[in-house]
Formats: sequence, C-alpha cells, structure tokens
Amino acid sequence: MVELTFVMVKPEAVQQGLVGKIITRFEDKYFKLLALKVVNVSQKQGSDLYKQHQGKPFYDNLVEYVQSGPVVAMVLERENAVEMVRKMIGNTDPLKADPGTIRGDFGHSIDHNVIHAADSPENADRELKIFFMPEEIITTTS
Ligand code: 3AN
Repeated sequence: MVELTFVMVKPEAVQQGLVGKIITRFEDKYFKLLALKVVNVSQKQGSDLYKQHQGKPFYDNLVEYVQSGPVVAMVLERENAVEMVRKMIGNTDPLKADPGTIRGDFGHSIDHNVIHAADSPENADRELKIFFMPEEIITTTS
C-alpha cells in the first residue's frame, strides 16, 4: 500500500554535511519527496516527537540534543514506506546496525545515530504534523 512516512536528519548529520547523501539513498529507492524543511526544533516539537520516551533515562538528553542545531525534516511516500525506511536506517545503535544501512554507515553512537524515522504509519501521521502544515505537503506528484 502506498503510504507516507516521516524522516528527520539529526543535528550532527546536518552539521557533517550528510543531508544530500541521505536524501540520495531515498531517491535511489524510488521514494517521492512530498515535503522538506530545515528546522530549528522547539522544545514543544522535541518533546512531542519523543513523547513515547518520556520517563526514560535518556529522554531529557534526547529532547535537548534534537534542539542543539538545525535538523532536516521530510515526508516521503512510496509503497510500504514506513517499513522500507526502517530497514534502510538500520538498528537504533550504530554499533549494531548493518553496513549498508544509514546508521551502520554514518552513525557514531546510540544517542548520535544520524536519523529519526517513524516506526508505524500512525506515528508517521502524528510526527509529520509536528513539523508540517497540511498545505506544505505535496499531494500531486505526477
Ligand atoms: P529508533 O530511533 O530506532 O526508533 P527509539 O525510538 O527506541 O529508536 O529511540 C529514539 C531515540 O532515542 C533514538 N534514535 C536514540 O537517539 C535515542 N535512544 C534510544 N535508546 C537510547 C539509549 N539507550 N541511550 C541513549 N539514547 C537512546
């Protein structure tokens, strides 16, 4: 089924100039780019994005970290988009992520792992609304 997913290139990867390489991987896999934005994440956006981790020991650092520099947020579309992106980004811990995955190739550590991607269609819908207004998402791509 054709679906949308939400992806965010994290601050350290933007700083390292990895945005182009990461977007190329998705374009090469026939994802359609429906929205793209450079964002200075607010406290509210950060805590909304990671709200399912509230109460975990790494939560405060995570929300602080995502505000530490610009991120690149995007909405991608293709068949089976959520699962396909999760496969392409690899394990949460770059030390465990397979070579060839984005985290396996570019990630440093579990708290600096290059990229965020929604883990379900429901979360994709919730997360993309934190960053984009409906009119900012392209609906006709042909
Ligand atoms: P994923 O990003 O693969 O969906 P989640 O949802 O378990 O992984 O975690 C969200 C983010 O929280 C991760 N991208 C990572 O930056 C951070 N994180 C997860 N587990 C840890 C941990 N044990 N220590 C520090 N940061 C963590």
